[in-house]
Amino acid sequence: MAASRSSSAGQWFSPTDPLKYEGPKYTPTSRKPFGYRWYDANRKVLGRRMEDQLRFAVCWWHTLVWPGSDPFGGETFLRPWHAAGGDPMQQAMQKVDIGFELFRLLDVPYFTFHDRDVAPEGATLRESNANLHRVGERLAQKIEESGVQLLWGTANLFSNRRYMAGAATNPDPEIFAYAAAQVKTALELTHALHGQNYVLWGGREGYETLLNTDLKREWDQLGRFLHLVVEHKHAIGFKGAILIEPKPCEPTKHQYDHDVASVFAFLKAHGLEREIKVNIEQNHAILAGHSFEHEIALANALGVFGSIDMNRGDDQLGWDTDQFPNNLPQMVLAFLEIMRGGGFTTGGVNFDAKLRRQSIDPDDLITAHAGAMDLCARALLIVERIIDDGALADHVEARYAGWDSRDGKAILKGKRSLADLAAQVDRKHGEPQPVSGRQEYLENLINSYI
Ligand SMILES: [Mn+2]
Repeated sequence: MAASRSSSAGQWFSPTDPLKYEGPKYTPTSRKPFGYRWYDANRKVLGRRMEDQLRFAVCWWHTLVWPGSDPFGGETFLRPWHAAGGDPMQQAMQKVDIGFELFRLLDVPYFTFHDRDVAPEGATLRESNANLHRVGERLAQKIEESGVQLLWGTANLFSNRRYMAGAATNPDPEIFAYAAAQVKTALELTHALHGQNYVLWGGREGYETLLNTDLKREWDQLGRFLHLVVEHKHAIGFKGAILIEPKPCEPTKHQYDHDVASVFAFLKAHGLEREIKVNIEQNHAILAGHSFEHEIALANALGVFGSIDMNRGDDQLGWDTDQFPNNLPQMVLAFLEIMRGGGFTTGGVNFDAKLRRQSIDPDDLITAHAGAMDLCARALLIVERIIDDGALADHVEARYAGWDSRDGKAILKGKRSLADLAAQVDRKHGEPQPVSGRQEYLENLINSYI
């Protein structure tokens, strides 16, 4: 993919050449500290090159913006572009150089950003837009030089104080207008940079208490906002997908985009189910009380699957830890559902994941992303074996075979009334015979591929 080029980022990371596929004997303790054991970009898996199946993206915010802070302490990473008293625009340009150097070293095909990650907010919206356009020009140049592309762009409608009571769902229409203006610019920049999707994460689109909230008004405001975004997308000729990222809680107690099912109900209620799809995050799925694979399977079933944010939560913690993915059996089940649905079209695997705050070395960014990419590749190869072998699919098909019979089809086509079915049971006189679901056998079967 990316044409190799010299970097203006200097020698901030220790590797100088892009990581390569090193083969099945590779381990991180071997003489080369960085490489891929499973990720082989050009290898064909289930009909496409691995790079084209996985469509990996590095996210700007956790990778280049987050300084390692938590609610109990500040910055731990001490990145040079965070130096106090520095010129924010110069620091933004430095992030572009370091970001694209990381993409080159990882040999990753895509990245993702929020407007306020890439360029500093100014004193007015006009000033913020000017900043964003200046950095946008630099991004365009880097995209052109490197071949790395934009998977999706988005607008940060949650950090600034003005959005404390929501953006589209704010009680003040002037804030709705401000958010609309911000999305207009971010969508247009995404289009100009040939982004494949535009994501809306409703950071503060929710409420803390119904005592001060008119839920029906807020729900309708959000529907209107999404229509405006879709209308503008068509007006400017943006061909990418518009995606909503479900999340059940955090930052607000109740988010309107709780999970795939509630997002779909929302889209359907506002006539948007053919215009907007979902970007599903592992950690958000878990917080909503679902498995990641459930959310993917449901989105596929409803025709709204778009993209994924690949990360993981912590089994003992009930909040959004955004760790790099590291649980192979869970990843296999997620990729199985993605591939059962036919794989990605405009979407991809975005690592919405951050280092732990003690991982302060620049090279930790390479280690974390490379390990995650490698494990996704390993999961994809396992899924290829599950699909090619066919035993799992055969089992499920056999389980539902009755629905392919004449009687089964007639029920689904609406050709049987309740009375018909009662008469049918009467006629047959027998008790239907329950059949084992064989869950343990199927779990053993999946483990035999891993
Ligand atoms: Mn998250």
